[in-house]
Amino acid sequence: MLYQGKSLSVKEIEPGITEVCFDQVGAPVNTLGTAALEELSAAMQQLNAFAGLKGVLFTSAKDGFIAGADITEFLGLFAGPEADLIAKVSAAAAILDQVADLPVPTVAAINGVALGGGFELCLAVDYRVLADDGKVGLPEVKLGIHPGFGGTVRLPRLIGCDNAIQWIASGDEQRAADALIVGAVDAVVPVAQLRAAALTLLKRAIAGDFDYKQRRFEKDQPVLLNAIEAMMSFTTSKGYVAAQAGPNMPAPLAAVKTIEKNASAPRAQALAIEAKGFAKLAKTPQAEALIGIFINNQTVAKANRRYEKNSQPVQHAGVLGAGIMGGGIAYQSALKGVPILMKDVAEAGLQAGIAEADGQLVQRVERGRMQPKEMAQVLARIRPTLDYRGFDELDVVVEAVVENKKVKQSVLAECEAQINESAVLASNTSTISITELASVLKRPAQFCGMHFFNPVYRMPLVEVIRGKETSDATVARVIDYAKKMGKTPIVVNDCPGFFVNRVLFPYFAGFSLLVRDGADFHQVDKVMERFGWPMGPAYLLDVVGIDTAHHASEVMAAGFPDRLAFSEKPIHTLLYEQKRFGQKNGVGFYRYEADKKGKLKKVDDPVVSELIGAVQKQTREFTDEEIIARMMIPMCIEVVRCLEEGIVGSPAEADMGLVLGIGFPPFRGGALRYIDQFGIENFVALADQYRELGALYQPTESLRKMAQEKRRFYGV
Ligand code: 3H9
Repeated sequence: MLYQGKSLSVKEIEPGITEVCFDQVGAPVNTLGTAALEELSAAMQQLNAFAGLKGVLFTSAKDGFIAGADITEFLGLFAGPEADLIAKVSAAAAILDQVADLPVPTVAAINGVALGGGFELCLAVDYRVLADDGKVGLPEVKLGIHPGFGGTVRLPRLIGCDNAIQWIASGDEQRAADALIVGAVDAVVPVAQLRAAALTLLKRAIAGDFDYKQRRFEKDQPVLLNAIEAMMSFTTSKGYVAAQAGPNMPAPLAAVKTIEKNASAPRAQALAIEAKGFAKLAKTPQAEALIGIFINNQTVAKANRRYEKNSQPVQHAGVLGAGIMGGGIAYQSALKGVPILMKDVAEAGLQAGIAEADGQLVQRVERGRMQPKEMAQVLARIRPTLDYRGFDELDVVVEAVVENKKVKQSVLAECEAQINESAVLASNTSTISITELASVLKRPAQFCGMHFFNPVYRMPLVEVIRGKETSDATVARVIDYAKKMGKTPIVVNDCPGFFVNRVLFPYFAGFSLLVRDGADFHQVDKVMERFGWPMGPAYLLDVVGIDTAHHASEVMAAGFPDRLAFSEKPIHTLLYEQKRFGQKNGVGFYRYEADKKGKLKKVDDPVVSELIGAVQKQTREFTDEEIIARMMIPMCIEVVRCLEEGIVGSPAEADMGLVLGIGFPPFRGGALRYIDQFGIENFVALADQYRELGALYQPTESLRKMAQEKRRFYGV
C-alpha cells in the first residue's frame, strides 16, 4: 500500500501501475470534502515520488464513483469573506491540477454516478471509461453555484462550448450513451467489465497507442473558437439560458458568462476566473437557500429514520374511495410496486379510478418511459373491489372518501372491523382532526393521517399526522409506505389543517384582505409568480378547487377564530356562492378553456372583476413590495406558530413541507429561511406596519424575542 487514508487508498496493482481507490469510511457515498482533498493531495505527492510509476487508475469501491464536493461543508465554508473563499476554492482546484499533471497516463473507471467535483476529478484525468448504467454531470447550478474544481474550464475544452453550456447551465445528469456521443467519456462498457476495460485502456496509453500528452495540451489551451463562432455561441446561449432560468436564479447565466470569459484564457488564468465566479455565486441568498434545502432534506431523512426500528414493512395496501385522491394513491402505489386493493361503493367510481391510472400509464408508454408489458404489470397490481374481501391481509389501508367528518368516521369504523388486528388505518384528510376521527375507532393507536397532495403522482410530500393516541409503530409503517411510494414523508402533530393547510390558509386570508382593500387579483397573481410561486393565489385557489377551499377555510376559521374568522366573506366564498368552483367546472377566478392539445388554459373573465368590485370599498394601487408583505407575513407567522407549538418538529421539516407540499420557491428555501434572510428584526418591524389588519399579522412573542436577541432559525 502506497497510501491509506480515510477517503482513499493508493496501491500498486501491477508493476508501475497504481490504483487510487475512493472508499470513504462510514459514508454512504464518496465526496470530495476538505479532508478527502487533503488526502488526494498527499496521495498525488506519493505518486510523484514513486520512481517506477507508469500509469494511474482511479476507481471507487462504492456503488457510485464520487458525488461531488461535500455539500454539508458549504454553508460554513461560504460564510466568510469572498476573497477567502476564492483562495480556498483555488487551493482545492490546484489539487485537481496535481491529478491532471501526473507524469504518467491516467484513466478513471466511473461506476454509478460521478457528479460535480466527482466528475471534475474525472475531467482532470486523461481518459474516462463509464459503466453503461452510470451517469455523469455538473449539477452545481441546482445548488445556486457553478462548478469550482475546473468544470467550466475542462468540459468546454473536451466537448465544445455549446455542449458544455448545455450540461452546466441545465445541471442535468447525463446518461452514459449521451456522454459518449459528445466525447465526455472515451468508452462505455457493462459495469462488470469496467475495471478490466479501464485497465486495458491505461496499458495501451502506457504503451504509446494513445497520445495522452496531446490530450493534455488541448485541455490546457484556450478553446479553439473564432470571434464569430464565439459570439454566436455565447450570445445565443446567454439569452436562452437567462430565459429558462428566470430572474430569480442567477447561477445558470453566471456559469455561461464564466465559460465565455475563461474560453480564451490558458488554464491557470481560466481557473482563476472560475474561482471568482464561483465565490460570487456562493455568497448569493439563492445559493444559501438551495444548499439549505439539500441539508434540510438530510434532516428530514434522519428524522424519519428515528422511526425505522419500529418499522414493519408494507407489502399489501388498500385504499377506500376511488375518486381523484383514492385513484391517485392506487396508481402511485401500484407504479412503485406495492399491490393495492381499491374499494369504492359504486362500480362507476371504480371504473373512473382505473381509467385515471390507465391514462397516466398510457402517457408513460407514449413518452417511452415504460414498456407496454410493464404497464400491464402495474395495472394488475390494482385490484378494484366493491366489498372488503381480501382486506384482512393488508398491512395498511388509506381512507380517501369525501372530506366530511361523519362520513369518514363511519367508513373508518366499518373498515376497522374488516382488517386484521395488526393492520394500520390512515386517513387522507386535508383538514379534519385525526384525534376526532379516531374517537370512533377501537384501535386508535393504529390510526393516523396520511395527507397526500393533488395530483398524487406529481406532488412529492406526504404529511403523516399523529393523533393523540397514534403509536410510533403506526407512524413508522406509514412512513415506510410513503417512502415506498417514492414520496417524502414529514411527521406532524394534529391540529386544524395540520401543518401545510394550516399555514396555507392564512396566506389565502392575506389574499382575501388584500383584494377586499382594493387590490386587483390579476396583479397579485403576477407579483407572487414573479416572487417565485408556481402560481399566484387566485390561480392556486382555482386549482385547489374553490369549493374545497371554502369548506377548508370554514374548518380553519373555527379552529383559529382570532385570526381566520372574519366578519366579511372571504373573496373565494363569493365565487363559491356563484358555483364557480375553479378548474374543476371551468370557472373560478379565471375561465378555463382547453387548447388544441386538450390542456386547460386560463383566460380572464370580466364577470369576476364585477363580482369582486361589488364588495371592494375602493380600488387602489399596491406596490409589489406591499403585495408580497401582505401575502407572505401571515403564512410566515403561522409557520413560526406551528414550530413553537410542536406541530412540526424542526425548521428543516417546516421548510421542506412548504417546498415539497405547496411549491414554496426553492431558491427562497422555505418560510423560516425567508424570515432569516429578511432578518427577523426587519420581519417583525414590517409585520408591525400592518398591525391594523389584525392577529394574522401579529408576530409571536418568541419571534419578537428572537429579533431582540438577533437569533436565527438556522445556525449559520
Ligand atoms: C460540487 O461538487 C461543487 C464543486 O464543483 C466545487 C466546490 C468548491 N455531499 O441521495 P442519497 C448524502 S457541488 C454531502 O440517499 P442515492 C445524501 O445527502 C456537489 N452529502 O443516495 C445522503 O445523506 P443521508 C454536486 C451527500 O443513491 C447520502 O449521501 N453534487 C452528497 O439515492 C446518500 O445519498 C451533487 O449535487 C454530497 N455531495 O443518490 C450531488 N451527495 O444518508 C448530490 C450525497 O444523511 N447528491 N450525499 O440522507 C445526489 O444527487 C445523490 O445523493 C446521489 C446518490 C445521486 C449522489
